[in-house]
Amino acid sequence: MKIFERNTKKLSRRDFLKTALGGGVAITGLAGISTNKNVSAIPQGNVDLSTANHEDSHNDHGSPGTVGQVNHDANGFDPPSLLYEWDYGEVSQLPNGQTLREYHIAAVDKEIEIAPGVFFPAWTYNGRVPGPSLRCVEGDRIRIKFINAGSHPHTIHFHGIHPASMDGVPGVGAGVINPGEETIYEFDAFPFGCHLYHCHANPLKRHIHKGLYGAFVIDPDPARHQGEDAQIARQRNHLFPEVNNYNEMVMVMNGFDTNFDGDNEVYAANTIAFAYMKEPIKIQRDQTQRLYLINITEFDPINSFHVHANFFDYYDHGTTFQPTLKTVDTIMQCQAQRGILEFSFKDFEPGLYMFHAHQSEFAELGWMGFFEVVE
Ligand SMILES: [Cu+2]
Repeated sequence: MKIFERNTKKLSRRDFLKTALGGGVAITGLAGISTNKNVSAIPQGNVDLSTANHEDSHNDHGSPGTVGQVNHDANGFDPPSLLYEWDYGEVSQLPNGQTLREYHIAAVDKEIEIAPGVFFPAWTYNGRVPGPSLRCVEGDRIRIKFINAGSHPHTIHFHGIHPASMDGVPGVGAGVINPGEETIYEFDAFPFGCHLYHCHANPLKRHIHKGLYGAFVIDPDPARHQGEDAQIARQRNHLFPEVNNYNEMVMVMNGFDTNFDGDNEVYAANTIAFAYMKEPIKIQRDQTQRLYLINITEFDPINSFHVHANFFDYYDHGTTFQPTLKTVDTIMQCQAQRGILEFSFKDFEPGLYMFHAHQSEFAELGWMGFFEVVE
């Protein structure tokens, strides 16, 4: 990687972004956020973070974030698309009336820019990290045509219920899919919830952290549930109008070991460090928010999500209709743990509300953003 051709001494991960970006771009630390003149008034109004960063780029106690722009066009994906885009598959009906959803996923090697000027030689599903957010309905037949167009053997292992032969692990069923080969994973989608998929080739930690993972959401089918549960199922199911009362987002918490020392140097929700700080996520004050949150961070035992000035209900794994945690502002997830967060800023003052990992170091290294609440 170009950065480390210049820097032969071992960098601590705390130094990484600053040192690596010391040329044309710069990053400032988080240390002074509570006293920084530009961001101390965050809840009361809009802050131009790019301006704040430029003014403070000489100052180690300035506002968090990166200076410069990631080339989202070159990446082929941008922070809003990662947040809002779903892949529902090609939909048809089987003779027995069951809905069939066919998805096409190719593993592709691709260098991606994860912070301004910081490039990572990723292994991707469909050129994105995270891969496409697959969505279906409980009981649908799922058929995933997987082509390995990458340079290493890969698989797709889905979290969910399926036959052993469809598990996407080495030595079982199709096993590892070598470069140039393809296979089909097929199963019925159960249980409803917020799940994920990832490569399960060995060494597992390397295959996962290189970028081979994505969201897999199974909506509950109201016809399979009774009473109040059926009503809630309609609010979660993308085929019913009730879901439009919610602003649905996907965040995959991830990290990147850019110098291959077994530690992450960059953290994010959806890959791009500080992406939602540079471009806060605009949300309507009166609309309920639903966040599908997944942790796939490698090398660190847990990650977390914390929102400022508000609380949320949490559905661990998304497999229940009633919250498994009520009125919390922080949750932690081990790797592959995931869940659904629901919250609202109704009657709140419009403005910027921060969210971030409450492992402060992760936040400093990119896993931090803003909701911009608008009327
Ligand atoms: Cu792999």
